[in-house]
Amino acid sequence: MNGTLWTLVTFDHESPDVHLAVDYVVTVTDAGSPVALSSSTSLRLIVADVDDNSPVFGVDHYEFEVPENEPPGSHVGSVVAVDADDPPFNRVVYELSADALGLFDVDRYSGVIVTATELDREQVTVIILYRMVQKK
Ligand SMILES: [Ca+2]
Ligand SMILES: [Ca+2]
Repeated sequence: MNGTLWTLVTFDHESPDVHLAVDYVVTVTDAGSPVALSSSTSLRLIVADVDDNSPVFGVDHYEFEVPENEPPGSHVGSVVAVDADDPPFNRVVYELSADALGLFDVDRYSGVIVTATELDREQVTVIILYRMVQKK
């Protein structure tokens, strides 16, 4: 007989109710008679994190106003997303959609958006996209 352990519930690493590491005692007893012999050892169970939460922006929609004729590199605004997982699964990078190419740049790590060119009264709608940093 082996001592296989299995879970009886689903653990969520991000739940405040979950203890991420719990120590138990495991006892083994033989079939001795009239006195069974036994020994014990300690067992630590760790609820490991997995990437089960997507990063989310704090708002559904950002809108920034940019004065025309500002030099390239002018500050436009910044976006922020949070991810409930622990590192490295909560690290995010920001990317602008392709239609912002040549008009705006976003700092991949801070979310700060600046102009990439001098704008001339153009009405530009920019959709902010993001993706997770891949763990190496
Ligand atoms: Ca995540
Ligand atoms: Ca997680």
